[in-house]
Amino acid sequence: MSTNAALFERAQRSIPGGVNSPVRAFKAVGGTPRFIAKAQGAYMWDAEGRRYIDYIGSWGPMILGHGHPEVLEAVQKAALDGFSFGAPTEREVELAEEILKLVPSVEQVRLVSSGTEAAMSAIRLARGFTGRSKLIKFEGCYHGHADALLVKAGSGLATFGHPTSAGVPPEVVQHTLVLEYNNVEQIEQAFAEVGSDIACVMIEPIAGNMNFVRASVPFMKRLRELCTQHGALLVFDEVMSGFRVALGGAQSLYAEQISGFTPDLSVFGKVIGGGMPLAAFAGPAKVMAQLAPLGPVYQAGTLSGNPVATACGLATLKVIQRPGFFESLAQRTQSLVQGLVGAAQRAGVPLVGDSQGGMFGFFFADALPQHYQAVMAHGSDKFNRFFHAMLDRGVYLAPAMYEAGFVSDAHTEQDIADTVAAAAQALG
Ligand code: KE4
Repeated sequence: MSTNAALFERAQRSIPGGVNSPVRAFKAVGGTPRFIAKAQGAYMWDAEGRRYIDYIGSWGPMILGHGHPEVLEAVQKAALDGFSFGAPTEREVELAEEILKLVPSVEQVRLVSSGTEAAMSAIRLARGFTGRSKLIKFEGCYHGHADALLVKAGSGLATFGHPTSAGVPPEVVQHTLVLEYNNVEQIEQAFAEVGSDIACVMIEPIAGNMNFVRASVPFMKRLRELCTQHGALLVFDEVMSGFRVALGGAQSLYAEQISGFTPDLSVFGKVIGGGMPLAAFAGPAKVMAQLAPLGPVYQAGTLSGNPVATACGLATLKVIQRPGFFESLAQRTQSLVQGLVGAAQRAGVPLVGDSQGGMFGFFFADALPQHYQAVMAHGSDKFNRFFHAMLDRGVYLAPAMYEAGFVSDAHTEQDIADTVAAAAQALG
């Protein structure tokens, strides 16, 4: 039986860094990544046969837990009918109709294969629809790795961004403005200065890429007003929060608190594919009509709307609509966070946490951070030690302090209790 270390050593000989997505390499937390052999329900087993309670869930998709029987059956059945046709299928229409039903702001949906592809295409669509080039994003939010989004804040507020990755020419990010999350003054100033040139503002409404930070209601209300006033599209990146924090995504929560609130475009992924490659961007018909083959904004994909992936996503979306699904998931997620906070208090360690639906985060801090700089101010040493102490006790948290965590419907109260007990030992 190969050990994780042996597999990691071997993997690095044929795959850059031994992984197909950087965060999996454990660089942020140190140590040897676990090579997963199989997963079932709330658990994963690594190559050495060790079991972990899984709080990553493939970074969001596995809201039902691994290997849900109804999803598995739907995938097996679809596979027997064919993997991919490069032609339209009824199931893509069923999935699109399901998304329309669950998300009132959406009238048309385009399916793609990854969140990156969906976010990238949504930006091109917003630029095509408005005829403008500028884009605003927020520090700490991640929308996939399209060039225009690999950017950090410029020196001055209204100076446009600088690339955060090699291989991205400065001119590609010159139209991208990076502002501080939850900072009303900055969006006021940005719109005052370049409002008529802004095609869209892209935001994670509940940010899961700087652990777990909510956009405040006043901030979101003002952002919506400014976008409307200046004719910029408000794009909700709900790749992580969609169908995860609530059945209608984060936008349904803001609509409860801000009358008439709706984003202009939405980006989905993760849960809608149920663990298979599937994402989407969506919005009003008048905007989506700009897309090829109807309109001048080109976008395409060989595996878009893949018949096996849509079967997986559709089966997943059916189950999460069952009465009480989100109430029960939210309750278990809350009891996890409360358990961690309680264990930390008893150990005399400052720890705060928050959750919404099946998504959670926690910080070794005294107060919940409201933006990226505050999240990073506490350094990662405590988190990294906690991460390994929990991993050694069979609890698999996200291997980076800036990532959110996820509870699935398969996590039982006992799993939560076992996790809190492990945390009490680790924090002690
Ligand atoms: P993908 O291209 O990885 O499917 O989606 C990009 C993306 C877009 N928008 C949001 C809000 C996201 O969280 C993501 C991807 N999330 C990361 C986790 N932080 C995926 C994990 C990884 O990069 O391996």
